Amino acid sequence: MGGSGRDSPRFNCANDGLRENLRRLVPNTLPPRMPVIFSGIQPTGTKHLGNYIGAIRQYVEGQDRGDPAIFCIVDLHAITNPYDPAELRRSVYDLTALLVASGLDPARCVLFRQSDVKEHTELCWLLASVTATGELNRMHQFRDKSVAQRELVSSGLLFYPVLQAADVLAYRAHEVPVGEDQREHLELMRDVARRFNSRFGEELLVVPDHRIPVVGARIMDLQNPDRKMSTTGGSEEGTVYVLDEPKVIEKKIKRAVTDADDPPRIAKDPAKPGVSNLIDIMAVARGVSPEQVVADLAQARGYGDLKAATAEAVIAMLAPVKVRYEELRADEAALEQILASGAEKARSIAAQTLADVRRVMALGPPPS
Ligand code: AQP
Repeated sequence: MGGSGRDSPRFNCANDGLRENLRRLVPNTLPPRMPVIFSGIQPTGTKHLGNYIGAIRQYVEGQDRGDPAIFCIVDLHAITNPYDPAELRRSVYDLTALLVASGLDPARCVLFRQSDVKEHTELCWLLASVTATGELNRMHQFRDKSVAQRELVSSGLLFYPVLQAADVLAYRAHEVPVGEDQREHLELMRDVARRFNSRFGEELLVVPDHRIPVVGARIMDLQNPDRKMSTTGGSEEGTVYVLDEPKVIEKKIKRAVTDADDPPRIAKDPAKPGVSNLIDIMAVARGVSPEQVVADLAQARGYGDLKAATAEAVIAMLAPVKVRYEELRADEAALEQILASGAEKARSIAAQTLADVRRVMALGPPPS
């Protein structure tokens, strides 16, 4: 993704409007600043087109805008669902290789594994003191996933948003690039930060903004376009994986569910979720607006043309990532080195926040 500023129309940032209005009313009081950017991504499953468009592309865009831009492979979140320990270790390397193959440069951002920085779990516990269980019980993700965990609903699943709040707040991040599905967790984290500051009488934690792409914030399952493309809840045929072979991508997109409109109509319309989804996917893959995609397909003979063009654009976007991934994944020692050096940088930032948090909460010996 090419570089873009905080004013990029491709993203919605919660407080951007407010900040811009203030800047206009009182010039020079709020100079443009480089935001601290933070986001986490789970090392589970194989990453799909939704993860790539909603999250990973935003990370790559953010790495030169952030000071610093921090990206975390959240293995502690991954253990809130049933998992195989050996597979988790492999998946962390898979994801590290995928992120670097997608364009993250460890020299221009901080890339690390969550469990290497113990400040995350400590801050999680400390933030629990200002988080209501009722709020956690109401989270959609908890409600959906706890239904799926039939044998044991882990308390980690309930606590997931508190750990997520700790991930972000430990770095005093201003911006959190995520897909639309994380909006509710981001709102909770903002409430937790405000409540903590008010309870302990200092503006110590930064209330972060979410950064959600204007196009592609919610990529839908190709077979069930009323549901988001998802690692655990989606259909295999309706989920395009970043590392799928081109032939597989083509097959999945060509079989995408559209609608029975006669004559077929290529348009963005809430009543046409399948067609709208393909338009969004193609827009992102080609780097143009959905309106442009619709205009380009004005002469199309039907949905077959839309699907063929979408498949071609997605294959062109993902093919270089796959090639680079294969090279990087072969060298686990190099991947481990990237994570270790990222963890060192992350720790040095998070430790400062934790020292402040412990001080205001009166934990440990009094400051000298
Ligand atoms: N369908 C999607 N469209 C746009 N963005 C999406 N994200 C997830 N699905 C879509 C964004 O991807 C980032 C990583 O999410 P994660 O760490 O939760 O990884 P995951 O488990 O692979 O995510 P899924 O697919 O959402 O898994 P399920 O549904 O099983 O929990 C986040 O920024 C997310 O918004």
